[in-house]
Amino acid sequence: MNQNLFEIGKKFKFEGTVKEIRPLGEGLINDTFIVETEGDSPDYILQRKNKNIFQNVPAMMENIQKVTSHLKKKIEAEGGDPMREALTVTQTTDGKLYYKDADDEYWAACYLIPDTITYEKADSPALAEQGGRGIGQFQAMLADMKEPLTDILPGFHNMRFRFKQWDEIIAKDPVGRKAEVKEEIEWIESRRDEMLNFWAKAESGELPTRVTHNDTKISNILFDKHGNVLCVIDLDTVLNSICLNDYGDAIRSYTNAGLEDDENLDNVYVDMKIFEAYTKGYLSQTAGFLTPAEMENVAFSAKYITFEQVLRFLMDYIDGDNYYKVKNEKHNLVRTRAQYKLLQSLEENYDEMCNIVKKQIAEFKN
Ligand code: GN1
Ligand code: MG
Repeated sequence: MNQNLFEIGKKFKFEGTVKEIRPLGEGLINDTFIVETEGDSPDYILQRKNKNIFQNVPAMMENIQKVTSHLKKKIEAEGGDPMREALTVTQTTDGKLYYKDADDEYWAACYLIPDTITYEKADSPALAEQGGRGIGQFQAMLADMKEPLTDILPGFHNMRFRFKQWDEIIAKDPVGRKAEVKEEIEWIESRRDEMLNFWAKAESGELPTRVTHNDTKISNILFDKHGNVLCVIDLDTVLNSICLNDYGDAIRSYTNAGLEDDENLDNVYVDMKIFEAYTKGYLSQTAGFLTPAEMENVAFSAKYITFEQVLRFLMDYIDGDNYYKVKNEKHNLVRTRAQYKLLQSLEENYDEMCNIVKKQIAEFKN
């Protein structure tokens, strides 16, 4: 085992004796490891947080602590198991929520909830419905959380901010890739007003600010063996933002019949059965508190977040791949095209999506 990792592991209050620390998963941002201990002692997740993206890790960890404390109180009150149904941050031996190493890298750890299953794809409507319930419940439990969170990712789902970044990078064209992606740039420009108009509803307060997760893909939910949703994980991006984006981002990831970076665009389209199921799960938990303005914009949020993802991947490509981890030179461009195909499919199905949302809101309101 990497001796350095082992030394990092010693800084945390892990129960038992560490047997092995090995890489886990394929996150696009952080480096994640599983910490396996001897015998019956709990295992843990250890992460090196990406400090280029998360420029205030201490505040990020405070946010996570606030959110998980609130969730745990709710879960306990309802007779649930707070160790299984909410994330538990593991502190360092000196009682901190993170460890900063000699290279100024930030590390954080949490308890690994045993006997859970994660999925990379929503391969059945039943699973998608459970995923929707999971994020819906998460938002519902946090709907009365008054304590503000620190905005550790200013402008994260803010289209005005994204276009500001976009305009700067397009003007700079730092690695000379702009000419090659003229058509793709037009995909963004032709939707600028439509997307800014949606964000204007957040700016005016028509769409309220709530506690939101901001990275609601299926792999960020733990399921139990029976396929029921257990716990929402990866809380790095918990923020005060508009809650529809959590729904929209989930639709972007769950309903895609292909991969986020599929090279075969024929694979990529919206699976409307999955759409209907996720929407049902989500609204079953949220229809009780969403405002009329939020309800009206549920379906649009899926287009909004998918558009944002097209923009972010393309912007990173033009910028020379500084944000997302890439497997090769064209990876961000492949992602851009696949996400654009998905956006087109959402646009084609938009009327039907609106009808499904309307129908289900009416059902859950009764
Ligand atoms: C990033 O690291 P990961 O895979 O959980 C990104 C999300 C994107 C996602 C695309 C902080 O999430 O916003 O939607 O990649 N997270 C951040 O797969 O930028
Ligand atoms: Mg994440």
